Amino acid sequence: MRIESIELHQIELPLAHPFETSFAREVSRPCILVSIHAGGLEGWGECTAMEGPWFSHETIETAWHLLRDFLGPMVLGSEVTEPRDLTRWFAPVRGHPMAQAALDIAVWDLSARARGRRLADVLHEDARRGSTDSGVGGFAGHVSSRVKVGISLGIESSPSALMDEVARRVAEGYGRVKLKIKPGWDVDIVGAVRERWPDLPLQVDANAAYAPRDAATLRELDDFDLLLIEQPYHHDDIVDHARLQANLETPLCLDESIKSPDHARWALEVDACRVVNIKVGRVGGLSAAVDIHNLCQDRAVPVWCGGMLETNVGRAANVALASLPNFRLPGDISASSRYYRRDVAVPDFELEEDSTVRLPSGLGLGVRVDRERLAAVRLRHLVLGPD
Ligand code: OSB
Ligand code: MG
Repeated sequence: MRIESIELHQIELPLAHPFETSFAREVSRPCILVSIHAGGLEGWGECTAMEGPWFSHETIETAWHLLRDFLGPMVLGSEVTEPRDLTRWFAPVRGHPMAQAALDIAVWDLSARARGRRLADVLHEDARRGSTDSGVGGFAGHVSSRVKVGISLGIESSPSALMDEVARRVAEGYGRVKLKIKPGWDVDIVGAVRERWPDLPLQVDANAAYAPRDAATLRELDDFDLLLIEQPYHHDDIVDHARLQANLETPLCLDESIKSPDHARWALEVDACRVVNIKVGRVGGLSAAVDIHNLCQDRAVPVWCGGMLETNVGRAANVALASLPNFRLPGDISASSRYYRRDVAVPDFELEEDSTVRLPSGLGLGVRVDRERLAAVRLRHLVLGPD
């Protein structure tokens, strides 16, 4: 497949419900979508960089710059044999994983479509090829048609507003809830939620809002039977997390700190976490995400799929990835309507009764960008083509 042209689309969608973390409050989601064209086929990818450098160093503007001036030109006009070619071409690029991931996802989508396959099926094939586990560990069977999901709930204006939000989402059918925490919004609210929902699978995410001096507070969370505590310390740290894990019963899970398959290996080697959150954007694409999945599977460490308030394009990539066998905990992959009243791609993902979402049946990502909707929400558009 020779990549004949690449389009960058910057869009902005209003969020159905404001989302507040320890680092920012979002009321709308600006995002970059990428489409690539080859032989009459189209592939789509999503860049999860946010407006400001609060989750990671990347921003919409840095990602646009990388895509336009470096990554796009490396792919444009090139012959792609398989999606992993991009990993080799991008190897000299230091950082900017979310910009890289947008093109990586688009190439995976395009190559699955060209082969008449669903993305989930080609990811399984790729994962099985890279795995040392030849059977019983999970690759023996067929690709399951649903993935387990939960919901990530932001910080609210008051504890009672949060309790109402948990009640509403549990009633909608979410079987696992993640609460965002920060100093001052932690032990009391987690305790209150646990008291009212004694059996609810519950986990928390600090987005790096704590430091080792707060270890005693974090240890208090051991009382609430949490599935995991996500990224309490510094966004680049592994060592302090390892020290904390040694004195904590609840499994730690790293998000921000795991920037590549090497970071996952480093973290596991020192027992800095016992669960890994895999985000396609944060690790630079689906190829790296599959590699982390396999590394963790080989070491019997469960993984789950994180989210970044994606549109249906990024959500479709997450759903396909989360169908791999070592995604043993529910993902932050809620129904489309939880994020946006009207997405740019169809069909929407719906929550099923058993707190799952279905893998779409269409080829590639299995979603189609609605060109009319895209034009209506697009703020910037650039075509990289043959000069
Ligand atoms: O840390 O998991 C996170 C959203 C934006 C940035 C970081 C995070 C999140 C979420 C939302 O928790 C997950 C979702 O997309 O539902
Ligand atoms: Mg997180």
